[in-house]
Amino acid sequence: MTDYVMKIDKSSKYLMATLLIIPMILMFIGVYGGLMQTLFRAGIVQSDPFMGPDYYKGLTMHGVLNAIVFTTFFAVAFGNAVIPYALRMALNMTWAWVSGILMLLGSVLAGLMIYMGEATVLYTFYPPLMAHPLFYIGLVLLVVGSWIAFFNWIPMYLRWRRENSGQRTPLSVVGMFTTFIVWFIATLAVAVEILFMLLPWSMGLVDEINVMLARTLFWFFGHPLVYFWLLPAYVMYYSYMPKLAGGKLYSDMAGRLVFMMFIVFSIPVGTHHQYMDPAIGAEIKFVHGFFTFMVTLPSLITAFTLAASLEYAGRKRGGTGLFGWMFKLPYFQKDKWLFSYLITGLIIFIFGGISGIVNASYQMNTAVHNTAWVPGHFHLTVAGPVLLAFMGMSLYLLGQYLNKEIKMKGWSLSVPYIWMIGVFTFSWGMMRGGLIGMPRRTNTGATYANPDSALFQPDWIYYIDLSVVGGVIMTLSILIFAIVFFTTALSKQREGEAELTFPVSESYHDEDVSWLRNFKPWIIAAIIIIIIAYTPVILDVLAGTYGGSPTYSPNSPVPLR
Ligand code: HAS
Repeated sequence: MTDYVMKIDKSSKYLMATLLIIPMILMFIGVYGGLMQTLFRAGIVQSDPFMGPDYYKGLTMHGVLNAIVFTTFFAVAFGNAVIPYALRMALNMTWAWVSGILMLLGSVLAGLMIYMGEATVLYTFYPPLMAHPLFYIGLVLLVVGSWIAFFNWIPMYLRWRRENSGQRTPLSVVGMFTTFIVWFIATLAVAVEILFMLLPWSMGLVDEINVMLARTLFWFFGHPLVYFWLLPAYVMYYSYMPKLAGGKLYSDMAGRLVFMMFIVFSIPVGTHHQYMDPAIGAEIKFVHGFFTFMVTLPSLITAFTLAASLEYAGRKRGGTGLFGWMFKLPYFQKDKWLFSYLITGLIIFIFGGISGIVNASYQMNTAVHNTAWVPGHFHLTVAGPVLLAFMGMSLYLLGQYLNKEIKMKGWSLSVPYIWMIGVFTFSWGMMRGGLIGMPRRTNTGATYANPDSALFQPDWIYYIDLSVVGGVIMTLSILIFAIVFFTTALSKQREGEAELTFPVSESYHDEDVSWLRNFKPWIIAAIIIIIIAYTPVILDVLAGTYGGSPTYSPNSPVPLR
């Protein structure tokens, strides 16, 4: 079956160039910030030439640009490509531009505030760390822009359903809608936190803030945020990877079930980030722990479904025996370069998932919480499957929308493998260091390697050095990617009109299941479970915290107000 080809008009081309190239530049700046963090910790540098000596400032830039700005832009850009393509409909470009411009304005505002030292609050912006109001306004604009993109797709979807009654919605569209349903529900909580708590407080309209309530609203958003990052990668794994591997998706139904399960279980789990927080009762923490294990199920189903899909492809390519098929997959095939970005991410995610399950287990969480183990875990998730899939697809879309041949394919192919070596080394160092008590996010002195520092621990040195080696390898991989990306972007256009096509997989088991056709029952189930899981948490927090906290700055010995 040949893939459908969609013509690309000028407006879409410029919009997508904006949505792909600017956040990519911001991502590169963020990665530079990441390298600086490891060098700071190892005592190799004492001051970042661009961000100065403040560890938290560089860490804020790293977290906000990489984890919030780049990911949100990519999800919107990918949705703007996938949804019109799969539904065979034109996107409303006016709203698509409005969404893009708002996101851009918001990101620049937030980034500037961080650069000026007015928002040294890390990506979690926990009070009592306070940022300039423009930082919060920047975040609001970014989120509102992403909502507009989502609202722009809804009429297309409804029209498609009317015109194609009885047909199954394309799986990629189910995946992208799941991504944004989860995002929309999750961002409602952070909107309340910013608009009713952080903004009035940073504008000086109120003096104090309820820190626990703000943290709780943040984590209502913060955990589903990780699935907002992960789900576009899942869309690529389910819809495109089996075909790139030379096979078929093992089960279409499994894909649909997985997406619906994410709607239900992504949100009522946020308290697993607050297991060690006071004010929230143990019983309700147990409930969130239970739902956390439920949200591992769609990923476990994914592991088996994708393994079966890859096995099918490997056997079709001549693989025999129990494991022979694994060696037949197109790991290093230049014309399938996108496959290498997806498979490496999946391999990394095996360990990201295992470490997530460790975190989710209350007793084990007591050993790893607030240690370097946690950044070890999340670099195996957001900086594994998510980053690699987003980079690969950004390059793919850049080629399609700008009508350019992908340049330096061999080098491009090396990027995910070098990254995988780097991220494994980095995370191994962080996680092992974390297990012997190396903390995360400490600001005082920043380095753990200076014998004069209060934080000096000789046992940690080996693991800090490992994280530096990993960080340098990861940076090398990103440098190669940046060269490939910009060489492609600046190369000559191909002959003819720009066209978009995706390698959409057929399904091996293609059963149509009526209860997976509609989002509505799953959204209702999600709302009911959220109410059950969060009402006791909010009541506990309100009953257990009195008054509020004044502002605190890590760089100022006295409270700011
Ligand atoms: Fe997490 C902390 C629990 C997944 C990101 N997580 C974080 C933080 C981030 C993050 C950023 O319970 C730090 C937040 C902060 O700043 O404080 N996480 C989990 C659990 C999962 C999980 C249970 N996390 C993610 C994903 C992320 C992410 C995905 C980003 C995208 N996480 C936690 C907890 C904490 C936490 C606690 C708080 C820790 C603390 O104390 O502060 C699960 O969703 C994981 C399920 C995944 C699996 C893996 C399935 C494997 C697959 C690969 C198959 C491979 C194949 C390849 C087929 C069960 C799908 C075959 C290979 C061939 C060669 C053929």
